[in-house]
Amino acid sequence: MKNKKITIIGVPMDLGADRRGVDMGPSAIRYASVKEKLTGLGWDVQDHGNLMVPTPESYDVGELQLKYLREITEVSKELASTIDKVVRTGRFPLILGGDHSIAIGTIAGMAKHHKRMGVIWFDAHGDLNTAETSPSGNIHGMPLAVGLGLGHPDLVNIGGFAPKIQPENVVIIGARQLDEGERVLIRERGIKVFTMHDIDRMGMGAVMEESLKIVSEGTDGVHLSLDLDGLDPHDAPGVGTPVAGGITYRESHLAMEMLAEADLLTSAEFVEVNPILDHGNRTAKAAVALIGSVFGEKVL
Ligand code: EXY
Ligand code: MN
Ligand code: MN
Ligand code: MN
Repeated sequence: MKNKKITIIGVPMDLGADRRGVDMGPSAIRYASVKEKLTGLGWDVQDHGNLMVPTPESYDVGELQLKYLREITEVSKELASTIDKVVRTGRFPLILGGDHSIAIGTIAGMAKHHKRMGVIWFDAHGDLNTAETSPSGNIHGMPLAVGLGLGHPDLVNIGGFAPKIQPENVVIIGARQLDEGERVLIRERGIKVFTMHDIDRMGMGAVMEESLKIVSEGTDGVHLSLDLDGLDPHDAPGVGTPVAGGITYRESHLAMEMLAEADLLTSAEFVEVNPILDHGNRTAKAAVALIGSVFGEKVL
């Protein structure tokens, strides 16, 4: 991150999840002073504003195993091309969600610029479902699979090429709720997953050291996809699919600080903040604090 120029892109997407409210995530994170935080750290910050996202009530849900497929495909294409333009101007894209389905567009946009992109997927979930394995039909449970080239062709082929990423360059951190189909995929493709069990045993420091190796070896860029539900619900209550026993506030900061020290990131997204379910904007504030750490904030 040499030139210290960031463009914020808001994606008020909630078509990928069952609960409303996550569309207000970008506003909540802005309200928690994300721009001021980054400016204070010496970054030149441009806010692109929000992409247009259809309102679920005015559209038909479509196929129940791929809810709002058509609308999510359109927004993903728009996000991919917006990111492409941002990267061309030499700026670092910081994407604010919205539900995690937005990662489909983010990865598509970034993969145009990075042939071998590492991905850090910070999440309680694997987001590795397809229509065949999904228990819900919600596309926010599918974006990592889509990046790997698995899923509906309309999603997989956004940008005209697939797959966007390779399993050996991906690491999932914080997993504690996986569906059976996701477990099979993880084994078959050899995806590295640091579950909460691993974090408890190894400590976050060692987990990050290994993770940084995995995403940096042989890659030409690294994307951070941070789902706030990776954190423990005590620290991030405002998420649609909370799972008990998550990453602590302090552990998550250590992870971000180690990412900042490694200076590898080429894009980042913070997703699943749901202000309706939050307490005093705590989750958006946690997101901004983590953004501070990953963009270089230090105590001393
Ligand atoms: N695995 C479940 C599903 O596919 O429906 C839950 C997915 C939640 C996805 C979230 C936000 O990371
Ligand atoms: Mn919804
Ligand atoms: Mn997720
Ligand atoms: Mn999640």
